[in-house]
Amino acid sequence: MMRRKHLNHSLILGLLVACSLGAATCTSNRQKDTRQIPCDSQATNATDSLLQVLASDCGTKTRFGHQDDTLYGHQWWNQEGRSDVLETTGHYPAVFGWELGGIEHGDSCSLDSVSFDDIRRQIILADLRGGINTISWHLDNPLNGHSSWDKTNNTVQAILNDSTVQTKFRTWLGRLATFFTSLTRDDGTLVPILFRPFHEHSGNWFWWGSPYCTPQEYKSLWKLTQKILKSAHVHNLLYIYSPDNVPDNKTYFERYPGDDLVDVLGLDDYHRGGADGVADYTERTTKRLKMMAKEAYQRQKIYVFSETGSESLPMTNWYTQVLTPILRETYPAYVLVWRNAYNTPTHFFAPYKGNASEKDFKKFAEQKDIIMGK
Ligand code: BMA
Repeated sequence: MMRRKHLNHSLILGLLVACSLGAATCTSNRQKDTRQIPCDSQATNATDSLLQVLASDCGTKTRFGHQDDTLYGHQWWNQEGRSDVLETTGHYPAVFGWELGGIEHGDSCSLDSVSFDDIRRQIILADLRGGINTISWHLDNPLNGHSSWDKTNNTVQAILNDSTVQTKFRTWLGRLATFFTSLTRDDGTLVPILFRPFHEHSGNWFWWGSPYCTPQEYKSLWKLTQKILKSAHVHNLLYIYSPDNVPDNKTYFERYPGDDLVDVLGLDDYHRGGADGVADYTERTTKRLKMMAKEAYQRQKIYVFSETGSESLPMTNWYTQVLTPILRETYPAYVLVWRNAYNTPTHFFAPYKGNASEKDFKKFAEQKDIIMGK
């Protein structure tokens, strides 16, 4: 059941206005106070349970997540049990993000040089500890084999209409499906995954970005992807729709594939510009998250802050003074900050042992409304 003890004033006002429009609206709002239903009607029990767990805290508390947390960190690589978040707060994150770019080729290592066997092992370990796993996929451009960041026009159209390109895309999805169905728990069931395909599509940096395909093509790509994964017996996924920063709510939903194809409303949006950028970042993310909270409630979905952070943390109190107030306005089910690269000292988003933000981060993690892992 989705509880919302901390609904902010404008949200409450919005709901009151909606109710005052007629009894039917109120009735349907009451009916929404029930179980969340995964968009995959064959979703496994564990996948369904994960959705209920997230829904139970969405709106009242936020889980903290970190990308690639146990695989490597700031100036370390592949050391069993290590985690920059654990070493600074005493807790693992509650949510673990992983990246599968490269799996489409049957490669043994990802685009970030991490072995897929290690990623699988860390996903299963995180799950065993009670953690939640989410996956992004910076897949290459199937039209020409270049990277995700290749902006060749019409790749999406080619996937949809050119049989050679579609065949290749299907083969790539087959490899992705094999990975998803290899995430086995000791009892033989599969680890549930929050999958975030074709993310940040409102931007112009990936081949699936908004300048390179029409809204209809993007929706068809999403639909085709889900159909292929389902026909490959992948039923351990919750699907996250995650645009980047958008100017308005209409643009947020411009490429939304539909309530029957999405489980979670997401938002990717980073803080840039240090102290000078705080007002802008706070204003736009708060506004968007409030809209997502309202829409999620009406659509019986949940919402998350799927990617954010302030690279290199130029403000040493960023976690308690910038991120916390934003989260407290809406309490997305989780917030995920991006990776601490092992080989690029400035590419980090969570503090590490000895970093100037360490103390502030520990304080952040001790707050009662922030859920950390074990
Ligand atoms: C980006 C950067 C890249 C990385 C990619 C996929 O945001 O962190 O260095 O390769 O994500 O993880």
